Amino acid sequence: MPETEDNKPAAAHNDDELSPETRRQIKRRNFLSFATFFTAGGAVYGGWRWLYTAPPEKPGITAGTHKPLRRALNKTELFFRNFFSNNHLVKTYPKAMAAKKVRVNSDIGIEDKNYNMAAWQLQVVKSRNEVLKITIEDIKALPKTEIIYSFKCVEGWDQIQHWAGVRFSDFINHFGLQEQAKLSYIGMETPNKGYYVGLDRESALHPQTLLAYEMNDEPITEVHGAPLRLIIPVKYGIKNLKRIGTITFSNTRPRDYWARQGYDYYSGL
Ligand SMILES: Nc1nc2c(c(=O)[nH]1)N[C@H]1C(S)=C(S)[C@@H](COP(=O)(O)O)O[C@H]1N2
Ligand SMILES: [Mo]
Repeated sequence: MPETEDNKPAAAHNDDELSPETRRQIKRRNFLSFATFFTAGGAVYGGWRWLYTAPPEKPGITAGTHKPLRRALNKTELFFRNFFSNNHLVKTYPKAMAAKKVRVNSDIGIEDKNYNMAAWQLQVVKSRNEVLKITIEDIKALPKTEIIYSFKCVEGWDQIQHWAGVRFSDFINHFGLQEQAKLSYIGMETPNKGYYVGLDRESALHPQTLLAYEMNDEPITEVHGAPLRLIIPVKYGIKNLKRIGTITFSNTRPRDYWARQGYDYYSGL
């Protein structure tokens, strides 16, 4: 009778036929895979417990997360900052693609409907005892730069928008702030100090970063941050402070409204 699948001798599949050596090997492998499974599982659980019970950060510039997570965030920041280059530009679009109905997100620090816009002046803290006071006319007299790009909010929306104003780096040079701008950070706050952001100097000096006073070729409206707001395309919306009141320079991180609630301080794109 010819050999088929059905009548093949079963011997090769019969455990009884395995040599003692093969049996030992199978036992050993079974043991190893279970041991690996439980050890790895234990490590994952241990790691999670470690993270979960790790002390939270001290409230301050940043807060709201466990310390190891912040260390990871800071490492991520360093990684991305190494890649950051002022020659790398954010993608821009033709003017016709800019939204006519520009989204309004939040109004922290600019809620006051009776704000005296005419009295507005930008205060630039040069040193402990020197504060520059700059009017909107002074700023409009500088070369105007426009940008049409995709504005991105961490809350999950983005929109192609058209802004114009003075390049922050042009502003620095015009007002003789080159020395101050060598410090690592720039802080910006609303006139009432209700909203504030901290920026690393490289991002602030990026050629697409603007102190903007126009949106869609018109003066910026109150809800969008009149008379002057920050447009910093290399960052998420949270850093794009509306209605700038003061600008400061420092080597330590300036306070940052959303970083205090646990958001990433760098918030780069
Ligand atoms: N003063 C101030 N600036 C602010 C905010 C704010 O609440 N107050 N919100 C930020 C956030 S989260 C975003 S997404 C943008 C939104 O700008 P828009 O309202 O012009 O769209 O402004 C940023 N600047
Ligand atoms: Mo946002």
